[in-house]
Amino acid sequence: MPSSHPQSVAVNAALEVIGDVEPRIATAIAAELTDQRASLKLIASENYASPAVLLAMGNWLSDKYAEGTVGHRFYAGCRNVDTVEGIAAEHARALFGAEHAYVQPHSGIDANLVAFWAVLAQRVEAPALTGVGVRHVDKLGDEDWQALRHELGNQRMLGMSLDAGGHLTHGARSNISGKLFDLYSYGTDPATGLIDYDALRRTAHEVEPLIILGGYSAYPRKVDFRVLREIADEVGATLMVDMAHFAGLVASGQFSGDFDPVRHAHIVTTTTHKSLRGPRGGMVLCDAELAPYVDRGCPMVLGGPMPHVMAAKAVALAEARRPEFRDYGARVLANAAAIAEGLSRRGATLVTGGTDNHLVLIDVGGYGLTGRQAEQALLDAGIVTNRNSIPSDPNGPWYTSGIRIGTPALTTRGLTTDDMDRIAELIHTVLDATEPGTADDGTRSPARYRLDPALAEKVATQAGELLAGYPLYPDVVLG
Ligand code: DSN
Repeated sequence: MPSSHPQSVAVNAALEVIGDVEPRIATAIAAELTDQRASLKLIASENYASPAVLLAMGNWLSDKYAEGTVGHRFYAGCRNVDTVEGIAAEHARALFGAEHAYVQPHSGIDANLVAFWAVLAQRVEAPALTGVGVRHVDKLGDEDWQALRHELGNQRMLGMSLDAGGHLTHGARSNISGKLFDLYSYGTDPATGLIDYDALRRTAHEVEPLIILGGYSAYPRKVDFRVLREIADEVGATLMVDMAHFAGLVASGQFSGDFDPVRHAHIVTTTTHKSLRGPRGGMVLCDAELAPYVDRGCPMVLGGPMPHVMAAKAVALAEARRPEFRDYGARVLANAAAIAEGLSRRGATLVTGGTDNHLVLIDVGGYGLTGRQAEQALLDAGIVTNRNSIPSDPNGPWYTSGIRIGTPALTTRGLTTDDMDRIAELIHTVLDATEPGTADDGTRSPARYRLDPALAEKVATQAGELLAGYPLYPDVVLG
């Protein structure tokens, strides 16, 4: 039925205009909304941006080149882009209490790259940083990377290890962070699963890193950034924090004091599309001394800024400054605590025993499964999660032994703590009923599994009934 709500009118008009040129794309866009409405989305890094955020991206701001910074562009005619970028940065500074905000990065990886380069440029004198002696990076072999690291003075970085919950960009060799720096990592206490701050301090004193990197993508607890800063000061390191996962919890005031990275770190990076609920993109916050280096992000390591996405970042940041967003952050945490409690009560093993942030990590070894088997079985039952390594994972980073779940998306949709208990029941039912499968040669397969299709269908129906009470984008009625 046609709706006269402005959101419906805008979306249907856009689909009609797009469909006149390439109907398959209009169909795919509409189908994505249908799919998202039907799925129980528990991926900890995903969310639902508001219609205002989404619509701010679809316009002619996209047509402008705008290398440089506000008022200092390499292209003429950037008056409106300056306005947009200035407003986004102003909201970011006010929201997070930061001295400086750089809103151009296109992603979290980009934001981290800007930060790495800024710290190197601020603190290290090396010809490589001026471009002299740098060969084409796509042709660099191991020896070349070693030479580049040597040219940079073999700078050391200390980040959280991938299996303890750190991110790929915190020093994995498959990312440039692992190529630019001599990498050292800190992990968690095997007994508690919590960050071992004493071990971290000892390693920092041994290694004397240029950068200590805080932040995670799969650690279900708060991090004490005051302690990290103390350690950084003791060893003369720059404290960098990647708050991509929990930026919305900082913005909403849920992570404050010792747990607020902006208050303690020299430089903070984030994505804008996870718990912060903005458009897909990145951002860097830093103190005044680092600002001139950060502002060289484009063209040093970034392609041209995307003014339409900066517009959407400004809208999302304005939304995050509203009182409703504080309430949203509190509900994200309450929902995560409720789902963790519901899973534990039913016998699931949780890494660290629970959560005090937006995510929960289930050790599915307790169900006799690999992460890969559990992820696929849950998907069969309409529950969207992702497999994830757990500390000292016996199944390696591909099959893994963990399932990571998060509450930012379902909380945006309006689900409550009672719903989380029902979801815990659905997850436990599926995992408990799933059995590992065998490979063709009769050995145990890390990927195959057996799950009664009737049970999967029953759970999917129950998940669908739960979601029906919380329509997604309720004011958008596709024509
Ligand atoms: N891909 C994101 C996540 O799922 O955590 C991190 O970049």
